[in-house]
Amino acid sequence: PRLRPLVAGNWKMHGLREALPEIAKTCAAAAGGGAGEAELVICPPATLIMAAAAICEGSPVAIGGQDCHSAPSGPFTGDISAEMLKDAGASYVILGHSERRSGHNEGDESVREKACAAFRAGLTAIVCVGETKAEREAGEALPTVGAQLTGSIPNSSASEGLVIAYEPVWAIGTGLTPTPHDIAEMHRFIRARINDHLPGQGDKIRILYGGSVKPDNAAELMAVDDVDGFLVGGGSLTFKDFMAIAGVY
Ligand code: G2H
Repeated sequence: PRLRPLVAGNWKMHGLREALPEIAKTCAAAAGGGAGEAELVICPPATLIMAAAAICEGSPVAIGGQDCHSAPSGPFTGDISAEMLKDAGASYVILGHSERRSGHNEGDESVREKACAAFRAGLTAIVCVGETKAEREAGEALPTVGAQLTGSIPNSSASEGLVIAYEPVWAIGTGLTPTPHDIAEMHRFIRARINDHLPGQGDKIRILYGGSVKPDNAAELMAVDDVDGFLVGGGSLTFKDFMAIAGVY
């Protein structure tokens, strides 16, 4: 059976308080059935999480963080724990996004520790993986993503606490997307890898596609085998685009 699709918006470092009405409009549209069967999550910057969660309370839209520290608390200036995200009203957290892996030197081991922290706090972890352009051109996309995946997910992930996002680095914010054939091949591969790593879980864990998902390509991408939803960056910043994307479900 098909898994319930998940469409998650990653606002990255965008959004002042004046952007909060976009979230309120998303909640209203989702409550009116605008996202079809899809579950919606918005991951605003940390400064907006409490306000966003208050707006979304009682609506079908959930809130997520974009990163967390692996410890529950401690002398880690500038960091935010999974428990703090939960306390602020989040129920999801994005981990291992390529912008964290490259800009903040996060390796698979660190991502795995953060995923364990997310489970400890009761958050669903959206763990990101994806190859670079050079790795794809060298024919290394599948083994690269396979190694990232098994290195980045805990050994005992319950399916309800884990979501995978396949985001080819070269497709992020570039307007480029892989072919439906390449996305289907990668998602099928990821599912098989999860089944090897966490027996029986691969068919229950949602695998999102991310990288330049827009209103005009969402319908084609959602129809690809083994795509259980999207992680959307630029296309999630306005209520109009985000709902147009989620509305394909
Ligand atoms: C990939 C994606 C969201 P965009 O990073 O995580 O961003 O949709 O802007 O390519």
